[in-house]
Amino acid sequence: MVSFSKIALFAAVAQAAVIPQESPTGLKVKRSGDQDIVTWDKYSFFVNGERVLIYSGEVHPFRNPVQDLHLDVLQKIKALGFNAVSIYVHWGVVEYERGKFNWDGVFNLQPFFDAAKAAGLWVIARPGPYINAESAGGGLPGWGARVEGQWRNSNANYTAAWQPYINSVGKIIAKNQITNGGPIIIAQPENEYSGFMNPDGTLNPQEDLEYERLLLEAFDEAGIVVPTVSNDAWIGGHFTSVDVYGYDNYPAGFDCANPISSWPDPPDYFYAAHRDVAPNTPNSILEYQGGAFDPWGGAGFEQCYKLIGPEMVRVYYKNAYASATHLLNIYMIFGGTNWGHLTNPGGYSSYDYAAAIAEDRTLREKYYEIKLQANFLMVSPAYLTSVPVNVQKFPTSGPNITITELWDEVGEKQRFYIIRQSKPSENTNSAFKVDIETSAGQLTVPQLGNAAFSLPAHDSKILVTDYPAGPVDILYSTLEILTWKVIDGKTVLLLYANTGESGEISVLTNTARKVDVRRGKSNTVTFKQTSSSLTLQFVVGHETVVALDDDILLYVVDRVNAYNFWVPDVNLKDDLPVIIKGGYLLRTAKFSGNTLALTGDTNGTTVFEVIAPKKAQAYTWNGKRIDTDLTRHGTQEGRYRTTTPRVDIPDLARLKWKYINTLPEVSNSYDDSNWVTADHTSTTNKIKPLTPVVLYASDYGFHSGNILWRGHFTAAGGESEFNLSIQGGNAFAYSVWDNDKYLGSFTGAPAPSAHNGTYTLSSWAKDSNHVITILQDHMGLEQNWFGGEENFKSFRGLSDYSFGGANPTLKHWKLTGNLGGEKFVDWARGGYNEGGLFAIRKGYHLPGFDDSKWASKSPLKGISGPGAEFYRTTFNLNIPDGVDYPISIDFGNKVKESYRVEIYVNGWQFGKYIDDIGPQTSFPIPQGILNYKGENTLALSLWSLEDGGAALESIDLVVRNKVEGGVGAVKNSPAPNYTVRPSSY
Ligand code: IPT
Repeated sequence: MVSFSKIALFAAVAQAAVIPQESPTGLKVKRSGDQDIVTWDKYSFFVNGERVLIYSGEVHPFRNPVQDLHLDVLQKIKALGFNAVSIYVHWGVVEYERGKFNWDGVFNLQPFFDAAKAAGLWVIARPGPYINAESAGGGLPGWGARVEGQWRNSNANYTAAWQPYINSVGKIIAKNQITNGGPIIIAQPENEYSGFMNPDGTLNPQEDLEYERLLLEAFDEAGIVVPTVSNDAWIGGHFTSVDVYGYDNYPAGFDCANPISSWPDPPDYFYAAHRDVAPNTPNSILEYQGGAFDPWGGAGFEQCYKLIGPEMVRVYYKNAYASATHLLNIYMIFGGTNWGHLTNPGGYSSYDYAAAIAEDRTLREKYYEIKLQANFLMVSPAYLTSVPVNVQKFPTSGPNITITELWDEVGEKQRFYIIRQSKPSENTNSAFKVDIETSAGQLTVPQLGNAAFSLPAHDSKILVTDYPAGPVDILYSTLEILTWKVIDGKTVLLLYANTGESGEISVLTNTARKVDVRRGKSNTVTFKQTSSSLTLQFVVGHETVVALDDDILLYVVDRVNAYNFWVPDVNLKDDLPVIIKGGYLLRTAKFSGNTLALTGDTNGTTVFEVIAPKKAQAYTWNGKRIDTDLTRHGTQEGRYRTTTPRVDIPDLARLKWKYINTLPEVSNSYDDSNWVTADHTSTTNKIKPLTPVVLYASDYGFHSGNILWRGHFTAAGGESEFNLSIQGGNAFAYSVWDNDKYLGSFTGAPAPSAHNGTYTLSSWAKDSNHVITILQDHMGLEQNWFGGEENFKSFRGLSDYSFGGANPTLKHWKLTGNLGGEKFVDWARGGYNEGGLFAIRKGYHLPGFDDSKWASKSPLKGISGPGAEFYRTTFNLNIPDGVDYPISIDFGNKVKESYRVEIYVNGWQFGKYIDDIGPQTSFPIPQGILNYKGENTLALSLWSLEDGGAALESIDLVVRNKVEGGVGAVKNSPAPNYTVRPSSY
């Protein structure tokens, strides 16, 4: 396990640290002369000379094999107010066979970069070589198992392995850099290069500086000129030779089974610790917790969402701002799917991650909470030069409240107070007064009446002082700022709090102003005018709109209503001075002449409110005109009725299903002469087997799906027992046969990755021929978190076997995984997509295969004993354009039985279902994998591990959500049809 003892160390350092208050340094240009578009100083990055907060979300293109859906996700990220997306690239996927790169079709990164550019997002490119990411091998390729020695250090064998990949991906990154008109602004070599091992597996305190040098050199040679960053697993000072040192943090932990109550206290030492390690670069968090991973048998992502939901975002994201984080990347903002065996054994098919954008691309409440925060920061430029000046020390009248004060040390005026429960896991609501520093001296707020500042349990708020909103000087606000814009000379200011709370804003003004409540109840507003300020207090309800003379418009709304506001352009340049209320999602806004054209998604009836300059004379939504009326406060309001047509979804239970036995191997006549012979007598693997020949799948090029082993023996006579030591990864299972006789199975459990089994033989007759057939799961290549580790080489197969009673003579062992192994046959769907079952080797999972000669049987009828069957059916979908209806395949799971299913949709492996382990029972299949306009082929393998057999309880296609709008036409991913596989067996 990862040692986090350094965290404690840094907490101690932080306590003792004196916070430096130096004046800002000048801009730093990387490798001077390379480029001057992306630069930085000790506070923040600059792009084209402009100081920017980089607020980014992590997405993995390899987890979404539908190119046209990238734009959907990226527009959703842009609509948060973010300006960047961060990606990993998975080496093992694109170089499945050593030396042969697959950047084609769904593996082509260009459509992703183009979509990022179209959405208006910058890209942080993180190609590894190592990524972790709960992915197969953590990104390392399967063939690496045969490359001798340590990985993720300067071992020459490893260097020779990764250099071609970094060269190949590096050129693609270089081409798409901002310096070449592309979206990439930052590149990260390696990932979490923070823990290190010696060859003997003991911990090594030293990182391999030569490896880091080689990586940076390779980035250089590929033409990467944008700044490089690192992602240390904690602020441990590793890999500081990059341009901008960065780190990651998962502050709420991963205990999905115990949401909120398990939250650790938020850390307060990050800023000081960062300054100790990298004083001249912005405080950069390359991964900040956007959700959680979940293992086989885990709590499930809906439960993880309770741990990492909107409350977590309020408490911990604001805590990240309290340490003046000026590059913040949320891992994950959209997780996607571990289709095609892409997961490591620690995860299952869904990589939903309980992220703000769910696996089916729907938006969770957390999305809207993040939107509030990102919008605020984007209109608060002083945040970028603010640093914490009082950490956990600020006096407060409230019990158990922690306040961090940020001070803009460049502007020397503004302050941000980040206020939270000291123990946010506890169920305490607080109401208190806050002492703040302002240009008008120290104040205790709220000031009017006996009001208090409320802070509910699991919440955090940001209070600002001396905050300019365009021409308006806000002395302070206990209401949180959503955004502000100057529109036709009028300042529109959006403020929010929880329903029923009181909130106060004080505006500097030396003229008496008319306070006119234009919407909402006037008795919820009180105010006090002095010679220098106007202070207003609100009891926050759904919506109150107040005009202060004609030049200031205040919207005070409760949080849920605040979610409804969209700011299509968060930049302060006022290129598009527009705020829109309403809609499930606002994708784009632009003027064409005097028409403000909006696009996005709606559900239900939507009342749009358009806060726009007078120039806007007409409004369209997805091209349709919206009729609007003038409101009392000068904005336009119009109603839009969503149309989400009914669609016919086929009932899978009623379809005609065809099937075959997919384990012909356990018949006595089966001929495996075309299989690979396991004839290696040595292995580079550190774990040396006790078997006469090496029985590790990766040694023969098989890295995913099911693996089959066949040991051919001549009996000595009297063999009565077969024992084996077998490994497949967490939650794996296996079944064993002696010729056509079933010996038994290990049905698996969430944790065990290996098993020692003993199976009784019916005493073998002397000289009789026996084949021991083993069908096993390969649950994915292990990750390799430590530098110098070789964990990803963990074998899949047998490390030992023996017989009891007598010792037969081994003739040979045969094995198979996917057809062709590393020389896989399906270039379009990639090497990981297929496993070793007979039907898959033959290509029967592919569309267009003629199954008319197969017998009819439904998977609901199932298989009568142990073994494996393969089922096929086809159905049509006809889902109209202009809507987004994500669909999943759901399994009934009332009774838990020992069987496993792999789902193939139009040839794409899109799920592995384990009925008795779970937790996943619902498998989203994206549009583009599912053909929404025509025929679909659904194929299932059903592996029964029980004497009594197995049948699906139910299987359904479920429309999970209905919105009108969507990203537009979605082209189907290439799904090449079945063709005869001449070399198949
Ligand atoms: C860290 C990794 O950088 C990332 O790839 C992913 O694995 C993530 O966290 C967890 O989902 S690992 C860190 C939590 C030790």
